[in-house]
Amino acid sequence: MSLASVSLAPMLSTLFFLTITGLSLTAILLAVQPLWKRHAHLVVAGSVTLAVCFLALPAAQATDVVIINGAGCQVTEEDAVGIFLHNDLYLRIDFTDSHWRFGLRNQGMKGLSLVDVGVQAAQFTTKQYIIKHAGLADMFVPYDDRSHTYYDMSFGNNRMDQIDAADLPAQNGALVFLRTSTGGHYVRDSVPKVAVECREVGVGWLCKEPGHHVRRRIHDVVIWAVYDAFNYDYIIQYTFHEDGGISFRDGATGYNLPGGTSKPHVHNPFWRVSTKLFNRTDNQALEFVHVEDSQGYIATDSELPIPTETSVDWNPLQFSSVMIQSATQTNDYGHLMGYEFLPGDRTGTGRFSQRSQDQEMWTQHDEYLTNDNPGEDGSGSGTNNWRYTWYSPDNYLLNYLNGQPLGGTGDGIVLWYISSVHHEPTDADNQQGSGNRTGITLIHWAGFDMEPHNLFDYNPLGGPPNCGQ
Ligand SMILES: [Cu+2]
Repeated sequence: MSLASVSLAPMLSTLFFLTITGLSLTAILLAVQPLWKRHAHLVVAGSVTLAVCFLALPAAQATDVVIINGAGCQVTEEDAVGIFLHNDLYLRIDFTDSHWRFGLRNQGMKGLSLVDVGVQAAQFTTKQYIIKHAGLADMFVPYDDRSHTYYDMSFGNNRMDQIDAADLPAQNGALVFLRTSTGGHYVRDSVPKVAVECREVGVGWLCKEPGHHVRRRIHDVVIWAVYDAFNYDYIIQYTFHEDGGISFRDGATGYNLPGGTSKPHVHNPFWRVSTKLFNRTDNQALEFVHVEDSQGYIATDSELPIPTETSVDWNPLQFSSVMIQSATQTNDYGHLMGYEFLPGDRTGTGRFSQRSQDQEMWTQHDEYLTNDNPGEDGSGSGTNNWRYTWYSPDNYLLNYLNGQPLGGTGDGIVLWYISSVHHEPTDADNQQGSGNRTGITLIHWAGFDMEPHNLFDYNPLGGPPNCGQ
C-alpha cells in the first residue's frame, strides 16, 4: 500500500473514530511496535507511510501477510495488518501441491483449538471444508499408586504460555498472536501464543527402476502452542501434511511432580474432533477391520457401518480404524469421500477406574462417536459448559451417547479419541549431578492422525505412472 493509494476521506473518518474512542496517536504507535518487529519488511516502507496505512485500516480492506515464505511451503496470516482487525485468526498454507485454510482459537480451559479447516489438493480447485472444531477436551493424569489423580485441564481459563522467538527454528518459523473480539472488531493478544513452522520432513514417495529414479520430498506445517499445567508444560500440536492429512499430538514435558518425581503415571490427552465434511450434515461413520481366517493365511477387509452413537475400541490385530465419510459425495470413481482416523505415536492403551464414584468410566474405551448436537461442543449451559466449567467427561460425554443415529441430528459427526502415554520416570529425568529426577523431562507424545480416504482421485503429490517410464 503506498501513500498515494490512501485517500483523505477514510483517513479523516479514521481520525474521527480514534478521537471518539479516546485513543491517542502515541498509544497507537506504541501498540503497533510489536508488529514492526514481526514484519521487518514493512519497517523499510517508512514510518510515515506506515502510520498513515495503519490509521486508514479500519476503513480499508482486510490485508493478508505472508509470515513464512519457504521453498515449497508458504504460510499466510489473513487480515493481519492494523490494530483493529475485521476477523478472528485464520491462516493459509500453500504447499506446492496442496492448500489449507484454518482458524486458531483459545477458548476456555482447553488450550489451542482448530476451527473451520479446509483442504484443497488433487482434483479440487477450491478448499473443501472438513473440520468445524478440533482440540483437547482434557488431559487426565492418574498416578499408578493413586497418590495423585489430575485432570490437567481443570485449572482455569486461558492457561496458554507465551511462545518466544527462541522457540522457533532459525528459518521458516513465525510467531502468531491469537485474537479477542472486542467492540465489533478483533485485537491481538499482548504476547504471541502460537508457533508456526514449516519443516522439511523427508521423502513422500519414490520409485527406482533401472534408468528411472524419481522421488518427491515433502514439507509439513506444524502449529504448536504450550498449555501450562504447573510443573508440566504440554505442547499442543497440529501438523498439516502436504498429502492432505493432519496429525494431532499432545507432548508432556516440564518437570516431574514435586514430592513425587519418581512416581509412574499415565498422560491421557482426550481429544474431540467435530467433523463436517463438505460443510454438509449427510455424513456417516464406518469401522475398517482386517480379519485373518482361522489359519492366519487369508484375510478379509471390511468396512462395517457404525449406525448409531457408540464407543469404539482400537484393535491392533485388525488394523482397525474409524472412518467418517460423506453419505452422498463421491469422487470421480464413484467412491464416497472421507477421512480415516488412526492411532499416532501409540505405545499403549489407558484403562482406569471402573468404580462409579471415581467418574472414570469414560476411560473404558478408546474412541467415541456422537452427533454434534447444540451445546455439546462445551459452550452450552450446565454440564454442556465443560469447555469453561470443569466437569469429568463422565458428566458430559456419557450423556451424549444416547443411541441416536449418527448423522441423524446435529451439525456433523464428532470423534472423541483417548490417547495415552505411560511415563515411567528414569534417570533421564535427572538433572546432572542429582539422582532425584528433578530435571526436565523429555517430551512424551500421544495423539492420532486423520488421513484422507478416497477423498482424492489420485496421488495428491503428483506421482507419475510406475516410475515414469
Ligand atoms: Cu509425566
